[in-house]
Amino acid sequence: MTQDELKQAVAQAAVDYIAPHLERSSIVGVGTGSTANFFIDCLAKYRNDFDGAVASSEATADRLKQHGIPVYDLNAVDGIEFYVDGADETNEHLELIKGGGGALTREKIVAAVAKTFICIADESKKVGILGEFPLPVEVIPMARSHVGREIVKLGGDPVYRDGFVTDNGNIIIDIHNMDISRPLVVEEKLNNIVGVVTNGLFARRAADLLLLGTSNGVQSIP
Ligand code: ABF
Repeated sequence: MTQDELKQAVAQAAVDYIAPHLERSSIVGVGTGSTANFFIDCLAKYRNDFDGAVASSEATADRLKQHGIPVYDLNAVDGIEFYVDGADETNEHLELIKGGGGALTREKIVAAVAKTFICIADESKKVGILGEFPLPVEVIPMARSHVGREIVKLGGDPVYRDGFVTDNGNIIIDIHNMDISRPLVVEEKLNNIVGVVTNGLFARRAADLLLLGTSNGVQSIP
């Protein structure tokens, strides 16, 4: 199977998982990226079975609206039943690196609010130890150099994502070569650097369910 076919399969599996639980008042949190895009396209068939969605990025909001799915501001909804999103890496504990597309802060907020966070990914995303994929950190622009120096002290190699501005008007620093054998510890240390808005480690709020696309079918973990 191609990578796109694996993404399509996990997107469909996520819709199959949530569809029986949807009510007319349900709000679905929807993530960003190519796997999430497949999910949006599958979800569109059920658009009359739930109220609407909260989007983790402007790009996702646009795609949802193109399908006729109402998009709400997070502050306008009472809660989110499910949040479905891709990832850049996942380990066996469903701790994730996210934010390769730069939407990590909104993704983390939606994940924090959602009752159930379902990660959808093809098998290339499953790793033993997180960190081969550069870890994105969203930073207030004036703190860029300070945050970079603090990252070096933590043992990482900071790389400024030149020319990229987040949906929140901030910058991204990607951390290479960081030891992330203890994701919870690294997540907290990075969050404690002044000027960091958020980082792409989802360990404190890991996924509840991973739907992993493999050539032998979709694995449901745990
Ligand atoms: C989002 O999309 C991000 O957190 C992650 O960076 C990315 C994964 O993209 P794709 O599904 O295209 O691999 O979920």
